[in-house]
Parts: sequence; structure tokens; C-alpha cells
Amino acid sequence: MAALQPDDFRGRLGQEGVSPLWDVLDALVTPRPAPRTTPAAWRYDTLRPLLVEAGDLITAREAERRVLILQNPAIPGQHRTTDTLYTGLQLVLPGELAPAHRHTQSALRLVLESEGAWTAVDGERVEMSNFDLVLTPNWRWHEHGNDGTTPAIWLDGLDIPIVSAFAGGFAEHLGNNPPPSVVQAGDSRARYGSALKPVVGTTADRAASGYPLFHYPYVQWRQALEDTAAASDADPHFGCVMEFANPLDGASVMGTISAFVQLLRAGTVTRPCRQSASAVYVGIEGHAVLRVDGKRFEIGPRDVVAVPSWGEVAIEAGASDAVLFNYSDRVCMEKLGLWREQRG
Ligand code: 1HN
Repeated sequence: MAALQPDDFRGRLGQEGVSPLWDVLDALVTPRPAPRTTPAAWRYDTLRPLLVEAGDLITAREAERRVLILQNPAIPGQHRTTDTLYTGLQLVLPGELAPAHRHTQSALRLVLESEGAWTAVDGERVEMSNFDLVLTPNWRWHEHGNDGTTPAIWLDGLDIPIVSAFAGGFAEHLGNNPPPSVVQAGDSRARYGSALKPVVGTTADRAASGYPLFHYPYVQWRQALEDTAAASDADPHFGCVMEFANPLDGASVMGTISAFVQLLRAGTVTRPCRQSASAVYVGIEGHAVLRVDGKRFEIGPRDVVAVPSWGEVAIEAGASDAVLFNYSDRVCMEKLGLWREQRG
């Protein structure tokens, strides 16, 4: 009888649709996160002209969404910015409409340039001004338009890779059906945007979802950040950091995505910190250097930096105060028992 050849054994296993765990156990169960993505950065000054060029090639209606995807260089063609987060830059030209649809992916928009663009969520319009945060939570109808005279550009942050991991994607397009109910602009903010919530009757009934507030204007969050920073000592790892909260329960802005703003006084150097949540940082104000696992990225207004899970982050603010936005999968990891932090 011929001696058993290990290769022969593996071959026979493969034919039966099985494989030996002992070959791959170390790769499957790692002592710490092993992201497939790498720290990476995108400059707004480089991307903006390409996006404007795309404006000559295709209309918002033809494209449905005219977006350039920020693809992590470690996994080209994978349409993701970190292992779990998608980022894109979207252009809507004056007079254009990006038609209504809805899907199970949750999205946030950080407005980068807009004078007169708007998003409607379930038929309620909000004006988009620079550095506003606008949400389109899971399964809410949303469309975008631009009634101004200049191009509107914003950053889209979505949980697409998370939804893909669950194969949980569903989507619908309005097509020729009537538009979703039309709600007066400002309605959600009146009901939920002032730390009040409606108690009874039709005011209370119009909590359209568990995420009733979908517009966090720059003028409001920037003032809150400034006042809080003035009233507190800077944290050695984060300076002053605040989370955008759902007014119903104080939890994250959406079920899969957490969003934060951070103020670092001029010249601040933070202590290094690792978090298991992956994150996408966007510059709002001032200039800073983000060191991620020893790689150095300069970040100014509208620039983007991807931080994979467990990347060691230290931030150096420049000669003026630096304000940074970031969104992450932190809330999702917390729910799944995957959240860890290591402060250096
Ligand atoms: C989406 O619905 C928008 O509504 C933008 O603006 C980007 C990327 C993938 C899937 C859906 C939008 C998107 C998207």
C-alpha cells in the first residue's frame, strides 16, 4: 500500500469541500486586529478637479449618484476606505437632481462646498451648508438637488462593507411612483433639534424612525465644540472630542456609524492611542499631522485620512487650532463586543 501523501490528503479534502483548520487557525484567530486596509490619505486639491471633470462626463441623473470612491490602496477595486467603511466625494451641479432611492445601507454626508444644495429625507428638505452633517439613516428615502449657482460637493460616509458582510443589501427606486410624503422644511429640527421631544398627539407620531434628527448644522456643532473646549482641560489623547448624538437616546447617529468632532489647540501633540474601530478623518479647520502606525499624513480642510482598525494614532496640531471630523464603526463594534482601546 502506498504511503499516505499529505498533498494527496489535502487534495481529497478539497474534493469533498473541506479544508484543515490547523493550516489557517493562526491567520483566522489573531491576537489583535489584522486589517486588510492600510493607513492612507487623499488630498482635496487633487480630487476636486477630477470630480469637476466627472461633471462634464456624466449627469447626476445618469449616474444616479456622481461619486468618486476613496479606495484603500491595499485592496484596489474593493470599493472600501477601511475594512468596514466606504467613503466617496459626490458632486451635484447647479440645477441637477440626484433622484430618490432608499437602501439598507446607512449614509452620512459631510458638506464640503455648498451654497444652495439640499437633501430631502422622506420628503423633508434640509439646506446643506459647509461642514454641516446630514444623515440618511437606513431605509429612508433620500434625494439631493442643487438650487444654487456653484457646484456642490460633499463627502459620503457609508457602512457598505458592513452591510455586504451580512449580505443585507436591499434597495428601492422611486421610478415613476409618487414622491414620498412632503414634509415642511425644518420640521424634524423643530421637533427634535433643541433637546426637546414631542410627547403626545400628531407631533409625537411623526418620529419617522429611531433616528428622527438628520441635520447637525455646522454653526451649532462648532459653537458647542468651542464652548466645551473653553470649559475643559484638554484630554492628552484627544484634546476636546465630542460625539454627534441621537436626541432620542444619546446614542450614536446611526446603528452602524458613530460620528465625532475634535478640537486640538494650536501646537498640541496628542499621546498615541489605538482603537479597534476603523475611522475616516476629515479636516475642517487648521492644519494637523496625523501619524498612523508611524506614517505621516498632513491634513488640512477637506483632506481625508483612513485609519484602519488598531492603527496607532497621534495628532499634532499646526500653528492654529485644528478641527477634525471623523466617522467610525465604533457603535457597531461595541454592539458586537469587538470594541477595545489602548492608550499609550
Ligand atoms: C448613495 O445612496 C448615495 O444617496 C451616495 O447620495 C453614495 C454609495 C453607495 C450606495 C449608495 C447618496 C452611495 C449611495
